[in-house]
Amino acid sequence: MGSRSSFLIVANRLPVDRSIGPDGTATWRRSPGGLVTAIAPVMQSRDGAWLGWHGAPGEELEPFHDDGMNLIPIPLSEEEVQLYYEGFSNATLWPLYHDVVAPPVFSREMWETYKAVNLRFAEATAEAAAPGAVVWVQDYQLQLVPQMLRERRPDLRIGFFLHIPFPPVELFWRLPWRTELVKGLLGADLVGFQRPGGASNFIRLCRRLLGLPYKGNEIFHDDRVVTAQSFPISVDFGELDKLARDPQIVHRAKEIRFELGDPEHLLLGVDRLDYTKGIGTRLEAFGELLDERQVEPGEAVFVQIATPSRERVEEYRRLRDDIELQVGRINGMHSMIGHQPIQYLHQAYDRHELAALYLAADIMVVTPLRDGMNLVAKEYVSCHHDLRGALVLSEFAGAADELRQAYLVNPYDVEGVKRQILAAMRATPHEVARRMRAMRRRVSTYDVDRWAGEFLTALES
Ligand code: ADQ
Repeated sequence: MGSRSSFLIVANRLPVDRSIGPDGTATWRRSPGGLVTAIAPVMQSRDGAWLGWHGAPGEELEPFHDDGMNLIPIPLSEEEVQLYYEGFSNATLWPLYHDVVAPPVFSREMWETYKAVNLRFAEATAEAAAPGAVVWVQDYQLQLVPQMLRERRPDLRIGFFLHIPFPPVELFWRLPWRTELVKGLLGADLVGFQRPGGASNFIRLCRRLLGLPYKGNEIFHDDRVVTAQSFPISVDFGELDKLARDPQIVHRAKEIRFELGDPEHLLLGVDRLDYTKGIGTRLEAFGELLDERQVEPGEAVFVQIATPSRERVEEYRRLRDDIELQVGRINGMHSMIGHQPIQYLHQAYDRHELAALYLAADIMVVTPLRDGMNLVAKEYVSCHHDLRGALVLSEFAGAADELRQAYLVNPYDVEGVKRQILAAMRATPHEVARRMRAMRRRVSTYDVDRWAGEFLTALES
């Protein structure tokens, strides 16, 4: 590649995964997951560079070109993967920023590695950026990069977007390295959050922790203005809508229902297997509905797809055992020959099969205890051109700000979740269509292009 780029994305991971063919040759494939799905189209249209780890510990790779993008791999050693990624990112920041739904680990060794890796990303970016380039740093793994980059390249326009919630001051305060992290973020010109609440938490924190003056959403720091603003991320509505209208997908959706024994109600959950997603809550609610015979045996099937995730982090291993035990219990109690009320699949699915599942499902159950946005909810809405399909959605997901016509629930209130699942089951087709139409209007107008466009316009203005 050699030449410097005027538009750069900096993220923990490159947007591609390597797959090895039967003859041993390696190819790169676009990886699944929220962030990649959201940004790849923007990257391709602007011929920029993307810096990130390529997924293989200990391996150094030269920059390469794939899927219409210039990719700059940042190496991570096995130990750095443990301490920076699995450690500080996913065992400290992830639970802390998600309302401490699991206890965060505070380790000085993890913090030191987090700093060292952030520095490596910042140095590589400083190297790859053309004069005056626009740099967009992504997510909680790289919160120190904006400041480190500004020190090296004050000419750059630096944006940061946090994909997960930004916690209230009282929770953030626990972090032994709270000042360094906040200063890291303040290196950006624009700090983006999913919800307005995240932006106001951040502004309040800057005032309380550093005594910084602010006006509206502008924070005054080091003779600069840092803007903190919400930009709710979205999905590629057009693409999903088109996919779900494909006759093959429509056929597959019918086939799925048939294979499940044509239940009256097909309920669906699709998540990374993560303790923030509230998978246990929704299974508990469904199990009790069966126990109480509010749902008759054979009347409903719950399909729960749980993508394996972060399997080397202790908390995630425990979660997997808990969920499998819970599924086993409910199925043990309520299965009949040829019918299991819960179909649990601990697998990743390809986009076509996922679209068919969304289309097949009568009720999508999304019950995170805390979630930055939740793209699954928006994907489900995007696929239901038939206006069938109800969404049960946690108030604690960012998506709840926009999808007001969902059956909203407090995931800590099992009775409330049961009530809303039943309401969705008993709703008339007319009512379901009314709600779905309104939600589709929202997602189709505020899609992922609009999200990226609004962020970049704000950053470049
Ligand atoms: P995630 O926590 O990963 O994202 P989410 O927003 O739901 O959560 O995105 C998950 C993505 O992975 C979706 O595109 C979904 O289709 C896909 N996926 C999930 N299960 C799958 C499976 N079994 N097979 C294949 N694909 C699967 C983080 C934040 C979110 C935020 C996003 C984007 O936690 O709150 O919405 O980033 O900012």
